[in-house]
Amino acid sequence: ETSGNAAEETNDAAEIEEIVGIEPGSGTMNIAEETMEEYDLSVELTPSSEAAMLSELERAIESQEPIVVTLWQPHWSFREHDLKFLEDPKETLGASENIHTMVREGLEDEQISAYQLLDNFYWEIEDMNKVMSNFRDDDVEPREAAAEWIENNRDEVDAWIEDIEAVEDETIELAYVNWDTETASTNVVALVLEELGYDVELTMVDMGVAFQALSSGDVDGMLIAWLPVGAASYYEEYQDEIVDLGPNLEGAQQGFVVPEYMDIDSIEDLPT
Ligand code: PBE
Repeated sequence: ETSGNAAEETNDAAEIEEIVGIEPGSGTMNIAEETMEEYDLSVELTPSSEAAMLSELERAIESQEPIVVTLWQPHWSFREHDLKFLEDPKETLGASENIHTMVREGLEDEQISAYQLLDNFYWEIEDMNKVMSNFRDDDVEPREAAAEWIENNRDEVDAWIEDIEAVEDETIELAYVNWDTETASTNVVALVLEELGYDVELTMVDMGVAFQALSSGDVDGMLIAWLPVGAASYYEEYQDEIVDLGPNLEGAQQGFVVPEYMDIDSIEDLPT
């Protein structure tokens, strides 16, 4: 399409019938549902997956069609496409989010070295982006991308494991969800736990299952909870049965995201 034609002067919001979401039961979908209610939106919230949502986004961008997706930062798609967060004056999707590390009760007493590493693990958005873009752009396995980041950030990793005692014949199980952000952090921590001598099992589950498994002690730790808003419903339900070690990354963000070419700027512009 050439610029300035009639099609571009139409109201994109009127054409929006759905918000393309991700996995049901994710923190993202929970807060998206609350947002639909709070803003009284009359569109559908369509469950999907991170990968399927992103292909719909790409398809819409190719044909310059209106689309609204649930998306978050850090995410490589902001590098590949011109996207904008819709303003969220009610902040139902959260303002600034931190990703918390959580462990099972008893881990500190029973497996102190793993506990200490999980407690020490902290990195920046830039670091997570490096691991994610490595497995996204260069098509390397997440584990390999994590190993490369560790190699390039040896001093930082050494600071996490300084004074932690190595172990033998011990197993640690981490739960994670199949999202690039969590795949990146979980693979980095898994490799460092292996350096400490652990056999590490990574278990990919839905977010609700991860909280449940951690609260019952079936898994030892997880690095997936976005707070204060994203995972709040699960956190409120399970907080008395799990140990929150605080943020491993700060300054993340969730929202309803649209391509820059769309003529809306706020969730309040969506059909009600
Ligand atoms: N996410 C990606 C997850 C965490 C990371 C924002 C989709 C969620 O909280 O649902």
